[in-house]
Amino acid sequence: MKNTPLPARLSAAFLLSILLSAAAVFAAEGTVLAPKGGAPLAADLPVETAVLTEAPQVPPAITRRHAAKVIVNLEVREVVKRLADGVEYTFWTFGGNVPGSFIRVREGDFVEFRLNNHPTSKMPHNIDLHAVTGPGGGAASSFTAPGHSSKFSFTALNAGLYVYHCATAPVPMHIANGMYGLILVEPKDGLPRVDREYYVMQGEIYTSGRNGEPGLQTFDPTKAEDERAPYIVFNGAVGSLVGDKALQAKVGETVRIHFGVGGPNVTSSFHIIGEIFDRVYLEGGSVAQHNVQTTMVPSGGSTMVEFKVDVPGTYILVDHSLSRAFNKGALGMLKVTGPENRLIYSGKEVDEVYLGQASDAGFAASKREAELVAAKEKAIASNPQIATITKDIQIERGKKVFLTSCFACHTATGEGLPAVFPPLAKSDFLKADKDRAIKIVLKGLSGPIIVNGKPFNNVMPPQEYTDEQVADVLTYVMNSWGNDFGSVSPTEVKRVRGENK
Ligand code: HEC
Ligand SMILES: [Cu+2]
Repeated sequence: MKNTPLPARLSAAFLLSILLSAAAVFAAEGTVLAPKGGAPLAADLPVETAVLTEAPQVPPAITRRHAAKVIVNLEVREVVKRLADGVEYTFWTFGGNVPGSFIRVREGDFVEFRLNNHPTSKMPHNIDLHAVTGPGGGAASSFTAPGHSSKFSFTALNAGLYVYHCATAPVPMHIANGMYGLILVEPKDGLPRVDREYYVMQGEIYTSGRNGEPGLQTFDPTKAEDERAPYIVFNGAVGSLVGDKALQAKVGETVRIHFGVGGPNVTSSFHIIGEIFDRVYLEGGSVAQHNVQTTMVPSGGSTMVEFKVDVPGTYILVDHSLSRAFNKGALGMLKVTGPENRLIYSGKEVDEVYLGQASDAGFAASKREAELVAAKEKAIASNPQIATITKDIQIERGKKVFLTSCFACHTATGEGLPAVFPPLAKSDFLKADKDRAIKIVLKGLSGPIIVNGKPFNNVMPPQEYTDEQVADVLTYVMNSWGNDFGSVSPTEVKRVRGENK
């Protein structure tokens, strides 16, 4: 307030005093902390430690019908985990997984929250729980450096299903890296009884590579700003809820799914293919809407859906913005076992074809495909005819690369320019050393050289191409204008690139 003029400061103080007296009235009317006439003091409450669960599991329903002091111990860890087959990502987590551990308390509980940031973390983190009434939802009070632990407390005043997330700058990055989860504040009288409860959260991941690009991916801030996520997934990874990791239920049971969207940016049109939600607690609040097909869940929002499963089969959880489900990963499964009921459903299932890649059949197919590709590669290696075709393809691709840069100096006919740009056509220098040629394209070349008996002393800048493109362009050059110098494979380029790091 240093630079605020005096009248403004006075009025701010005045406002504050009104707020304080309002709080005093509120307290006098009997909040959990009011000493007399209301609920007991926090110090008098029975103490328990919250059971935290990893998605898709949910802690057991709360059976007590009185307030308690609940201790929550949440650990932040930065961990490398699978994002998709062959793709890894450094996730920042609340509890070691994405989404963060599920927290369950009861309306009126006094929650003592401890945030522990593991010593191996590289970043400070904090937590903003939407269930908290108070500035930042706990963010400022919970800012924690690596190897430190913070404590703050709050009373869970409102029942509902709430998102929590990290609120450390840059916030979208912390969330996109996996820092979100759900806290359920059960109403005083509890939620209706169900047979099974599950925990599912949707979030986007902005990888530097395209969807499916293998290896350890890094966060791409530009894609995040533009909201162009290569991955939109349930529970932190493609396929986290399919195959033997699918949710389970038996015919006749009632299922409740606690569904949230961590975002940071993309909302969800949550739908289960083949089911109708009997009840939807819109936006995670206390009013249930009935008979819903698809429910909108905002970023940083939630919903509770309940439904009875009547017939066996595989039900598919999706974001009904379907490219996200079928191309980016927002797809899960609920497998229901039990007797058929032909009256409700005739029983002819077409799931497997409809679901393509992500269904069980699709998974089996991907595996088989990988085997066949490997077998094909082996066959190619030992079949000269196919090897020739492969080389011809490389030459055509390489020509396109050549015409984007090399030709500007070495000319389209490969003759170059006397005393300035050396020839590639019939170049004895090129023919003599394949690894050197690869290195020249990757790293550039300068200083005096002799090509076909003529001296050159100029500079060639490094050429920014992938291993494949370098292999293709050199194969083109080595097989054009009368050259017959063999070919270059991406593996060779990769090796030379590694040797010249
Ligand atoms: C900006 C001009 C320029 C571009 C573009 C360029 N080069 Fe060069 N290149 C040169 C120069 C100049 C030299 C000789 C450098 C020296 O004198 O040390 C050279 C040398 C070479 C050599 C070794 C000498 C020889 O004639 O055998 C090869 C091979 C070669 N370049 C291939 C390529 C390929 C392939 C590309 C495209 C991917 C490419 N260059 C793009 C200018 C260029
Ligand atoms: Cu964080």
